[in-house]
Amino acid sequence: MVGDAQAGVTPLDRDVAARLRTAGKKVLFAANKCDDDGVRNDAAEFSCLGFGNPYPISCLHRGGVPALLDAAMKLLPPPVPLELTPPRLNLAVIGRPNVGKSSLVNALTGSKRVMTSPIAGTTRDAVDIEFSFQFGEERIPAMLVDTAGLRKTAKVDSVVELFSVMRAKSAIERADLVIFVMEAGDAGATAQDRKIAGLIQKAGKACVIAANKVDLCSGQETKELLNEIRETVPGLGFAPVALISAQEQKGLDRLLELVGEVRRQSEMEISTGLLNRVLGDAFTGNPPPVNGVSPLKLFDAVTAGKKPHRFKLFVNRKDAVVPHYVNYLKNKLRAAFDLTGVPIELEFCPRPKTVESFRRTEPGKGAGRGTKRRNGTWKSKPKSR
Ligand SMILES: Nc1nc2c(ncn2[C@@H]2O[C@H](COP(=O)(O)OP(=O)(O)OP(=O)(O)O)[C@@H](O)[C@H]2O)c(=O)[nH]1
Ligand SMILES: [Mg+2]
Repeated sequence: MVGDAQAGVTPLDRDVAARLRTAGKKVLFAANKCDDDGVRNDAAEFSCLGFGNPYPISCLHRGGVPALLDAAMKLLPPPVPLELTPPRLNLAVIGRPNVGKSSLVNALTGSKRVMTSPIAGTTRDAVDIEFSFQFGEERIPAMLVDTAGLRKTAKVDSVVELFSVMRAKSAIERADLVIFVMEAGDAGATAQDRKIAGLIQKAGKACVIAANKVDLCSGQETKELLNEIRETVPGLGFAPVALISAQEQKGLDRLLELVGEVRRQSEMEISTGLLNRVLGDAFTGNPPPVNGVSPLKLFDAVTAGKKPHRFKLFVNRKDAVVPHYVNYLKNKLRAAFDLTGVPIELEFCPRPKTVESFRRTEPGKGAGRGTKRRNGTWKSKPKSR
């Protein structure tokens, strides 16, 4: 609990203290604004609140904070060894106001942890809620982050809302996977939905779309609804869609199944050998368009990171790469490695000049494969007798 040492004990301090005393928590009292010795001595009067001697601090001058932190650390339970803590899946629930994000969080956690209402703008801050779900044999620990609805920036009319928007955007950045909540309906995505989809895509996040309120779409074919969403959300064509009703608790198992599946895909290891085979087949099956004097040639490809999956392609001419061919390659990789729900990034690099420089670029990759010929193909090592 923090008090103002310059103001002394106020009736409101006594109210707060009374609540804390019945909360069953350990409490330390920090008397702030102890900028000089005089105030520091007066701070002792806060001991009447029942939390022992107050810790005099001055946030302005950064005084007394280490002693307060030391005392707080002593009250904390011993840290759990890191290896025993399974990595938690960070799930951000994002969408425009009133689509049912908080209702979904409550439905998934089986609680009424967050407030829901028909009034748009009910959630004002990002709220983290721990939960876990079953995926096959595995129990996946996760953190659900309910966020404030994202309105058009032009309509953001208060500092509080501006802050909410910033917190929701940072929730996307921190997320391992975004659950993008939309309203299912024959209108498909709204302009604001498309904007939010753009944010998720730009952040390079894995995504599952939850099309909520299907209970209101009576009589409409599931297939039609799915198509409507598919066609009206650009850039997230890779994200699987679950039709749900948070209110009636429908489709939630399917949603979690998709989340588990996309998580598996985003953590999948892709072997360099297989990657080169798939890309090689893609180049042979549909040669790149000739853009300029010579066609695009692929010499080698390596994996360059996960979340999102990034691949480095060594080519003869970066300027010969055209967007529709990049999309074609992405689709081939997506199909070959079953990568739905996760974004893919391709980086085209000029071919390293020598085998040594290639090895320097990707330590451990390419070694032991023999010598690279001038045309970029590999000459295998002579077999030892
Ligand atoms: N019919 C129907 N209504 C729903 C469903 N899910 C949520 N709602 C209603 O939609 C309204 C908004 O729900 P919230 O969960 O507060 O929506 P939100 O996206 O968190 O809204 P903000 O926090 O304001 O951004 C409430 O009146 C809910 O009862 C659903 O599956 N079907
Ligand atoms: Mg909400």
